[in-house]
Amino acid sequence: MDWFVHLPAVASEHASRIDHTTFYIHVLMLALFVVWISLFLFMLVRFRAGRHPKADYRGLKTHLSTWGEGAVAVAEAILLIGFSIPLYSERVDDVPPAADSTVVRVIGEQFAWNIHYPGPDGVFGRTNPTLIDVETNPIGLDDEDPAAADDITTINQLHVPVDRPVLIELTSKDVIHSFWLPEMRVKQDAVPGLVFPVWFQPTKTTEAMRQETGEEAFQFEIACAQLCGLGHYRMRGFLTVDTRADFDRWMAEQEQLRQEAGEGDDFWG
Ligand SMILES: [Cu+2]
Repeated sequence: MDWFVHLPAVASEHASRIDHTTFYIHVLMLALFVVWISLFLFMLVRFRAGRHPKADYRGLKTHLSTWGEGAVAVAEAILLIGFSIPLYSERVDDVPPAADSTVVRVIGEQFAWNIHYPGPDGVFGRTNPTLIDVETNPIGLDDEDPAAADDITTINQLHVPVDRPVLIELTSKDVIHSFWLPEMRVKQDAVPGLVFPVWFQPTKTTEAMRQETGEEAFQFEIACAQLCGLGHYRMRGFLTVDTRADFDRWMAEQEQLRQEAGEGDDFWG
């Protein structure tokens, strides 16, 4: 299949199934293209005016075209019922339980991805749109809420551990964005006022991809796949898939940074 379709590397569990479906759809489209174009050219020659100066009012007698259309409908039904619907329903209905997943909130804004982790307590602190400050509090986290005390927020930096489901609660602050992780085969619109669950299970760490591709600076990218304004092009984030130990280390570092920043606030307060 690789000779036929050139897609980004595969780094999540369901990615190759999406690719297979894409491949079969293209095979069907290619077959339709070849058959219809051949038929069209055949008709042009076979029923040319030179040979048929008068129209034949009885028309075609065979049922070949009916059978042809039936075959196309059957092929499309197989693609839809056999591949697309099961795959889609798994993505939207079989969302893994939060207890077995890395749960992260992703909030799109013009023009960045805000990432929100619940911290060690596993509970997201309350957020309130009236507390939003573009510089210091882009998601409007309410510091009065005890659950918010250990929350981690980053901009354009999403870290997740490998081989465990990642459950993203996706939303937007302003306009419709689209959260796209090409190597994970994840693409979902982020709509203000609505929270969509998006999930995938990464199978390769960033480090493994670096070794595989030979690119030392390889990064999984987060792109915005919805033209969302003048700065759309710079809505570029990075997904780092770590081993469990590296992920925990990164989380502890973020916790440390947060505490230091908190102490700074006290000094001025
Ligand atoms: Cu966007």
